[in-house]
Amino acid sequence: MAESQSVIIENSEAVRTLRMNRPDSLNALNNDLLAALGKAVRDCERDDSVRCMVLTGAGRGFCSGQDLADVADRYTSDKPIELGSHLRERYHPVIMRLRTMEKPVIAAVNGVAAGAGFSLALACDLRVAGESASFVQAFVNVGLVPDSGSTHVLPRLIGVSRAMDLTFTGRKVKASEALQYGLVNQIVADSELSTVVGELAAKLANMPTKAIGLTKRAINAAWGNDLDAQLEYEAQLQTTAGRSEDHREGVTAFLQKRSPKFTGR
Ligand code: T3D
Repeated sequence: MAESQSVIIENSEAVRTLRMNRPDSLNALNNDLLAALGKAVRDCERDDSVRCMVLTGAGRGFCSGQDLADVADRYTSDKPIELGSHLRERYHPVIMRLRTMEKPVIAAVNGVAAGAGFSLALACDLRVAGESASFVQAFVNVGLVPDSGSTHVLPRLIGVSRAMDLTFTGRKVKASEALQYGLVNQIVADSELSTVVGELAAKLANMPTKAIGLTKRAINAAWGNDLDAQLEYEAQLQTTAGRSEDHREGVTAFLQKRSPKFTGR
């Protein structure tokens, strides 16, 4: 069977970029794109030679969420609409992998991120936005609840009050407002986005990947832990990090007054 072109995969040394590729619909998520994205994210997670992943979109959009044209049939019959299983089967594995893969994941937000496309950007660890990027919690505009992790990440990232505003109104947030909210880490000129993200990704890919992966675990766990539990978890993770080759290399390089060469092991 021919390989799907819905996601374009580019490798540059230890950085893998996944580009959602349905530009005519601003990269709306139909089943083909969701399947291709699921496989590409899983491959990234499992491939130790990949030490940083970038998610971006082709054309003028990042991702417009569920492809509403693709599911138009649902709305022309009297059959009850059942959305839960669609989410569980096709969206949740992608979101879980982005949140838990033990390597840094950057969203290069090149345009509008709407609905589950906004959730995908939130599931990444860092967000760098082009100046024409925007964010829309579009779910309410079609009578739905924010899904794919938006209700989990958004209030933690920008606060409950702002999260309520964005999810209740479904209004479009421009890149400048997103930066002010801490929703994105950085805004750059559209023409600079791939260069800036490429440089950041290359830098992260040369860092101690294991330590970054464990840090991600710690920060994810902190959302549900009290201080006692988190201190204990940090101690356990530090035991693992302390045994890594990169820890030995980092300290040795410091003492020898040279730059460390991290391998991710
Ligand atoms: O299974 C389930 O349903 C459960 C899962 C739910 C998860 C969700 O994501 S629900 C939310 C789904 N997404 C939306 O509701 C967003 C719909 N799109 C928009 O609100 C707007 O298009 C945008 C705010 C994203 C962008 O606006 P704008 O003015 O920049 O562009 P546009 O002209 O509206 O769109 C450009 C084209 O993309 C247009 O096609 P055309 O007219 O040129 O042939 C438009 O129809 C298409 N498009 C945009 N979003 C979608 C889409 N086509 C299909 N599905 C879309 N989500």
